[in-house]
Amino acid sequence: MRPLSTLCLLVVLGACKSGGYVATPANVASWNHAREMLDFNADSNFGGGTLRSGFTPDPWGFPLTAGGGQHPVNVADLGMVDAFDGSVCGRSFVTRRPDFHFTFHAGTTFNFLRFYVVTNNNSDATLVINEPNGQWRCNDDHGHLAWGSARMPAIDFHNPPAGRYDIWVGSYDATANNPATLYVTEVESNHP
Ligand SMILES: [Ca+2]
Repeated sequence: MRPLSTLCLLVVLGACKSGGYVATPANVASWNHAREMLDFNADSNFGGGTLRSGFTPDPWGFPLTAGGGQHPVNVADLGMVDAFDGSVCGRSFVTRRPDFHFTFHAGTTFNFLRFYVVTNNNSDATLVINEPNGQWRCNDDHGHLAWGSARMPAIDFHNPPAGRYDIWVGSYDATANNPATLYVTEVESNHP
């Protein structure tokens, strides 16, 4: 849950619609550009799968290496914002191909779904997600004071649409490729 003050500020600015961010044409152009720069249809580096409500275990953990490999892409160069709150998708080094693909089939409903990352050595990780509707989500640090591991990213979805979600786990440090785990959960009390 984002701080109420942030929501109210967005409402005052006229940029708040049903708790979400209203994208500008420039935002949409940057998302389309990202789909050219990041090869979202490529085979994923570390797998993924199909998610159905009630999946077990929850949280479900997927091991990976965070970072951009030998030819990293800096997400900051793509000029994107997060589709939910309009925050800038900043410095984050990822590979061109996704790290994971996850699919929700039509009829699959999630009231709540969270993706989050924990690195083995507490190195600074980031998270970038291409939604099936062409919007992008991103997060560097989760920003919850009550949680641990402040440099870990987390992205929440409420009633996310069916389709394929392409996921990149980035590293803030371009030269670092760090062992980590991507977690998926339907339970809000699960977090970094
Ligand atoms: Ca981070």
